[in-house]
Amino acid sequence: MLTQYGWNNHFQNVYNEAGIVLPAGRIIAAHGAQFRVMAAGGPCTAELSGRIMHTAADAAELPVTGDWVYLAGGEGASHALVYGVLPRKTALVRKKPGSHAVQVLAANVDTLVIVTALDDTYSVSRIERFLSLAREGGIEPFLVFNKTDLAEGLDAKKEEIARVFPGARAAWMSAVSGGGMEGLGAALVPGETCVLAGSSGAGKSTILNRLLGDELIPTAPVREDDGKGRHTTTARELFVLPGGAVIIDTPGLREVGIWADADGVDDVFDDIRRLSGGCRFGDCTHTVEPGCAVLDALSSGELDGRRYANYMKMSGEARENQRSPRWKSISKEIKRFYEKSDKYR
Ligand SMILES: Nc1nc2c(ncn2[C@@H]2O[C@H](COP(=O)(O)OP(=O)(O)OP(=O)(O)O)[C@@H](O)[C@H]2O)c(=O)[nH]1
Ligand SMILES: [Mg+2]
Repeated sequence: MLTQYGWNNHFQNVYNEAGIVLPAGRIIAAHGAQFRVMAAGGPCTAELSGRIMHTAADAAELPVTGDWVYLAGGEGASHALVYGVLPRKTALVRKKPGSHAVQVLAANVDTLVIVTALDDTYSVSRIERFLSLAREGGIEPFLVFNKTDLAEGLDAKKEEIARVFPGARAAWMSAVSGGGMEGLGAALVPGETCVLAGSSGAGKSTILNRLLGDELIPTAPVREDDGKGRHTTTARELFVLPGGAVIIDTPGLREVGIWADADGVDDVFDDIRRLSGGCRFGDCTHTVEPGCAVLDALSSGELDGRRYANYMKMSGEARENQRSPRWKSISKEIKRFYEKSDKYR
């Protein structure tokens, strides 16, 4: 049962080494402080134990969808208490809008499926933001371009994506007609977990319904004037697909706050990092300096103005993060999670 939900040798080792005796389960849905957990004996509801509330150093340590937890009263009982969270293998984390707090969106995810609609909401800059979250969380990205049936200038967009993200895994599809859905197959590995993320209205739940072969999840039309969604999905929920892959649907994000330091952002902008090697000054800010290879590439047209602007914006946010003492402590806490699990990788 748990194997179906993604339990494997990695988590078994983590569990054994931590000397846990309570039964394990996976959070399959989180509604505030109420959780739905898949335990060996089947699904149950659960709440947080007093112990976990008191020992968690930060909200980022509390369980989220995808976490493996250990439970009291889980076996056979309909209601259980979550006693602790197993160290996370990976985590999808963003900075909460308007604060220095971070929010763990999903845990133990192998693939981040970044869903972009090919309508007025299409944004390459948003994809770059999601890529930085994937990179920071140790998750492999996969790009989905949905609503090919509505796309204008499809070939130009395909060229743009191939140019900006060379070598990226991508699928182009229409979830309403089903055309191109097979392209997503590479992201759906039995026993592995992927998460659907993107703006509201991009078609995440429609894609999932197709994969499930059933209309299990509510969807709703986007606004006619600007194509924006109505925030139909409100909880992060985990499903097992007929083919054996585990998948998490998430509510559309209004803002993809960067949870990364400047180095993490540079990882997503490899071209700019390479260019900056040719700058005259080692600490070039790529804004006003003479001999700046990045500005040269910008004026020659080799570097796209949009990409440069988004790089500057994201790097600025990353530096802002690093300046906050609160950020440092949270970042340390979350990194501790990874370190704990590193030895099992
Ligand atoms: N034309 C077209 N419409 C689509 C396609 N995929 C989804 N839609 C429609 O887009 C609307 C939004 O789809 P949802 O699946 O609810 O979007 P979502 O990403 O889950 O949105 P939230 O749950 O709000 O984050 C629905 O009316 C879908 O029928 C597509 O490939 N083509
Ligand atoms: Mg949805």
